[in-house]
Amino acid sequence: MKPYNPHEIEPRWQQEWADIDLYKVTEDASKPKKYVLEMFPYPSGDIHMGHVRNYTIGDVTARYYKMRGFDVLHPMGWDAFGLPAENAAIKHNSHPAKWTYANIDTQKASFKRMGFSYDWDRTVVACDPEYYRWGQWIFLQFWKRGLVERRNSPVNWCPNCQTVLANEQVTEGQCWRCHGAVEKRDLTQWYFKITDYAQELLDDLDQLDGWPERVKQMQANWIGRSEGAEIDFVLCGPDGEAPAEPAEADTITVFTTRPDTLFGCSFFLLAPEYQGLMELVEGTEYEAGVREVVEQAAKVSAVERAQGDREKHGAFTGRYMVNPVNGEKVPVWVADYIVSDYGTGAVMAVPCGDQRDFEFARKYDLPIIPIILGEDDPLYPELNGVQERVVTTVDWDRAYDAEGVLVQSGKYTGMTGGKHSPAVDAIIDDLAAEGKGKKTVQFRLRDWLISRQRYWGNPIPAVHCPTCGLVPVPESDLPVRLPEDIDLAAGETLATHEAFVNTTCPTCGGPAKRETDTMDTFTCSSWYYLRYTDPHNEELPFAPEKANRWMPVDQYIGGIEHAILHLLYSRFYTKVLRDLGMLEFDEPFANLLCQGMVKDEHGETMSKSKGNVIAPEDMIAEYGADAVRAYILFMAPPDKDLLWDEGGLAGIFKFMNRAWRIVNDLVGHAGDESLYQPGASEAEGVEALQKLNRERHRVVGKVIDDFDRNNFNTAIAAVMELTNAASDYLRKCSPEERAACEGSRAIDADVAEVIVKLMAPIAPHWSEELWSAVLGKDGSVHTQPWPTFDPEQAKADEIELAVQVNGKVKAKITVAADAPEDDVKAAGLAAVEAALAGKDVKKVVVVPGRLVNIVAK
Ligand code: ANZ
Ligand code: ZN
Repeated sequence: MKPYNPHEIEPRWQQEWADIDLYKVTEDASKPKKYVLEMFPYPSGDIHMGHVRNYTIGDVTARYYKMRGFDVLHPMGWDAFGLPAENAAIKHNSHPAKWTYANIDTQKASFKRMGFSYDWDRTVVACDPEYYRWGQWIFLQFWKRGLVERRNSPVNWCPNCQTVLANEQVTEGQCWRCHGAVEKRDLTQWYFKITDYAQELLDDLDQLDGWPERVKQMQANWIGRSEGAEIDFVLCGPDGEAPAEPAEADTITVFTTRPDTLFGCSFFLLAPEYQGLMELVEGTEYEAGVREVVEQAAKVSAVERAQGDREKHGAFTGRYMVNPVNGEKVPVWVADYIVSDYGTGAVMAVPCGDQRDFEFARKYDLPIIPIILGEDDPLYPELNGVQERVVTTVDWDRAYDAEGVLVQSGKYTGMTGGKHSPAVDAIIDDLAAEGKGKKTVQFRLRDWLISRQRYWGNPIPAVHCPTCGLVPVPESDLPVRLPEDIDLAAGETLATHEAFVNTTCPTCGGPAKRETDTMDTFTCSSWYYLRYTDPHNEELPFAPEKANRWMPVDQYIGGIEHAILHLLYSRFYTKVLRDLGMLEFDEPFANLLCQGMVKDEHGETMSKSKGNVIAPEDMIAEYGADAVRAYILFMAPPDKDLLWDEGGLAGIFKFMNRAWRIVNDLVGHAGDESLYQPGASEAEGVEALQKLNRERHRVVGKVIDDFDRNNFNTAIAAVMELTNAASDYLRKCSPEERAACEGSRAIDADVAEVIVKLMAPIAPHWSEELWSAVLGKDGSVHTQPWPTFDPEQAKADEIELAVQVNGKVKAKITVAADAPEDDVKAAGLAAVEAALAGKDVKKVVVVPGRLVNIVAK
């Protein structure tokens, strides 16, 4: 027998597969399709174990579907624009393209070394003009549809990365890439109006049955739909008097989810950035205090300011607003926990019902009027049914934000209040009838800020003309190419690159300047999965019929860190391209698998700084790629964290050697290494053969079931069970006996083939070598049909049951699988006769397939 040597067979088969173009996508419309996609990597160096896990899961899935008879699309590419390339270029005084393409070569070699089944002819590299050209083209279509806007507004600026960031890229006030503190700056920037799709992005989450619940929840929270009302308050003059005939300029509108609490409004709040705030206090004794709050707030990100547990800061403006339900005048304050880009930036403060307002009222000694109570509140007996205000303060330690009964609330007293309560509707209806308010819906989702002030990105195709203004670059002039001659280390940027900046206006032909912002790299990853369906198209980003055939992606695999940004943006692109008539579906990814992390044996994330990184190439050098693949799949369900344990890898390697020997032995190639041990009776041999046949059918069914649910670990465990049955049989039946018996010969060959095929997606080189060299078959195992099974033959004739007396196992019995319950009880009782001596049997319970439980006293 030729021993298993991954180091010899793996490179050999990789070469052979490349030579015969085994993984070329066939585009065979007679077959049903499967599109298997892993999130494309950022080429930041060689691949790590996280990549290996991600791409192994995808590869097994793609190979499995191919053998199941599907036409499979399984492509790979690189998300190649972005800051690290630029930073590396500055550091090493080189060019981002050089660094990027060198890393791509390294990663590609590693992917090949893992035996991944990509059609390399479909590679998409985001920094390749052939690709980014179409990103620019899509940008122009968005622009034509009114989905692109240039606006001046306070934006997130990362001083470290020297660029603006989208809201999605700031977490707790920190930059998603460098984790440095993010500042607010007023800048003119480019936006995609993703908010136009907010409702649909939320609604269509319901279509995504194949997505993890938690990812859908994260998206829903990010979109953040709130139902509520806009209510108009009237501003009193500097003298504190309400205007007799309020003009529109005297109105300030608030957004509230709790109109039912209007009678509890005891002050009014404006965001520090509220337009017109400073005019209110100019030249008054309140100006300095308000300015102080405004200036301090500017130093903290909005996200941080909105955090509930942060200490609140504010100042009185000296002005008052009129509450539309009762005509009461309430003081206007500026408060730093009010943010300018949500609702209207103005809030009716209700400290009895809102915890943040409650804390603010406590700090600045403002009234807390109880207008909503639980029935167990000590104030309830006194205030229940009371319409007028009699109590203006409470000694609560926090706001009451649950459902409750309205008190001191005029005609609404006695109604049930709370979010979505009847009182909310009643008050909004009345205000609407008087023209003082209306129902509205608010989304937390903001428009997507896509411009970046960096070189290594996709240039925004626009020209600034002194005569014509902002002009889109004509489609025929695309791509706007990034200039290659740039000296980043010397501080050169696109904006200082004269040859790039100076151009002529596409409309009037006069001298004009190019836009020098580039697009957020997330624009590249928002549609790459569409380009894979038609990667060489020179007329369009993709032909609609190609995308419509392959899409949606049937199985998408990637990290949970992309649960919001990338997936939301991709969903948005898909919907816009659908509305442009290019796609016929609503959602890009039908099934999503977020793989768990690979951690070290102590459960720590692997990182260079901790020095606990396990390099894939070291493991491949030791055990071969197939063992690494099988190990990664076997050690944990794909969505759970995997704690690296080299002992486990060695164990899998041993299993593969054992299975190698078993396959050889089944087809008579084991020679001296045959597992046969003389001594078993003929009956034992027959029994082992029957069991092997049963296992063969059961395991094929089980593996199909497991693969269909991404349970690769249990699939491998099932194959191990089959090899156990095979080795038991090989031990008991001699090669001569098996060769002489026709039934044996058929089962031997069949089981050998089944083991090789079931392992083919997992250990592709191991299987290919056994298929061709040991089983002597033609063609590649990877183009063979998946084994079928007969559920009848999978059924066990007999089953083993444990017999318990008072909860303790006392015996085991073997009964026919379909034995009637009474027979099973009788057999169980007979088996433990001795243990029952002198006792009274009270109860006998049969748990089918598991045990007989006897209660006796
Ligand atoms: C009065 C009120 C009473 C409120 C009450 C809540 C409870 P969600 O659910 O997240 O949409 N709010 C409105 N605009 C704001 C802004 N720009 N900055 C900070 N807070 C703002 O939150 C809606 C509630 O958040 C609104 O309803 C408003 O406070 C506050 F018992 O109005 B509420
Ligand atoms: Zn012009």
